[in-house]
Amino acid sequence: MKRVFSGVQPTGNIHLGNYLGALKQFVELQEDHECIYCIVDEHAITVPQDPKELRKHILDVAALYLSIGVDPKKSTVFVQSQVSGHAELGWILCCNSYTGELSRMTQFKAKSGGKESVGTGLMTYPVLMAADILLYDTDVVPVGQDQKQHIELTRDLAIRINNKYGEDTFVVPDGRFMKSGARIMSLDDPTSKMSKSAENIHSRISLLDEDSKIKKSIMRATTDSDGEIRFDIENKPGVSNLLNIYSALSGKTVEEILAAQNWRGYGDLKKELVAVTQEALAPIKANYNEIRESEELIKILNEGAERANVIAEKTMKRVRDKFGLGL
Ligand code: ATP
Ligand code: LTN
Repeated sequence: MKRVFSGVQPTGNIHLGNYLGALKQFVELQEDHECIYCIVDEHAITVPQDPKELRKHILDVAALYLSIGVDPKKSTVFVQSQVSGHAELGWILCCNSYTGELSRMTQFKAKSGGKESVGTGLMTYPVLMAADILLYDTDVVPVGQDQKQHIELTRDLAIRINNKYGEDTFVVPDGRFMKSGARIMSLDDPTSKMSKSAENIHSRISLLDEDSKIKKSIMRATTDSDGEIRFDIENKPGVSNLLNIYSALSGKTVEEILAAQNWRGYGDLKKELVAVTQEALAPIKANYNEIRESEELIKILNEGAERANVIAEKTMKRVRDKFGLGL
């Protein structure tokens, strides 16, 4: 069975973009893959975090994983910092990466641009992500489009090290991207991606948003002034984003949606999308509180970490041997 690994940062506000780009795949894949899903808390500290909030957000994301349908009986769910191999392999990979390739990463440039001092972790973060993936001999990595470059780096590092230390050092993984959910854009600015950190709360729909907030955010989403409903990302990014979200949530293609509609304007499209979104998020919200408050949650994470650690240690032993580390 092929092995799957992915992670989400515990930084709050898990939104429709995270869900449609990555999390939805987590549930699909667990039926016929060996899946390992991580809450990547060591990634979160690349920018300052309040320790109390971080702990809370770790459990929030874990509860969300389970609420959307990740089944701990089928998949391993755990917290990154509970398996020390991530940091250890991260260091080994750092020593095999170049500052040039890391400083060219789009996300690094976006997050560091215009700043006087930039944390080193922000630059080395894709290497830690590569370590997360390679530590588990991963075949498939379900992620959103924004992570494509980081997957490429992971492959480059694996191939580079395999060439030097032997083909059996690392498994070279592939990214997996959704057709319609891989890049969900902000509702208020459809030229930038929906993001956790944007100031305007109406730029995103968080998975636990109330129905009234869902309605407000969608109804005020930026469109355009020509009034024509068609899919054209270049010229009509706002309307295309709404159609894309509709498609990803309903499982219908944009063509099917457009063929079946009798909307008189953007207002009708938005109203229908409000209903589709509310319906899709209702079961997630219904499960969430009970899971978040249950004692079972910590138990699941501890057991997950134990299972993950067995795989990680096996890889680390092999890698230490290849590099001549230790005795
Ligand atoms: P932010 O939304 O602040 O940019 P992030 O992408 O840095 O968050 P994560 O929450 O760890 O951090 O991302 C989890 C997953 O969600 C990743 O696979 C990422 O590619 C995906 N993702 C994030 N934003 C979007 C989006 N707008 N559309 C599709 N997928 C997304
Ligand atoms: N870098 C990703 C989160 C992440 C990840 C991973 C995803 C960290 N490690 C390993 C897949 C596999 C992000 O910020 N979205």
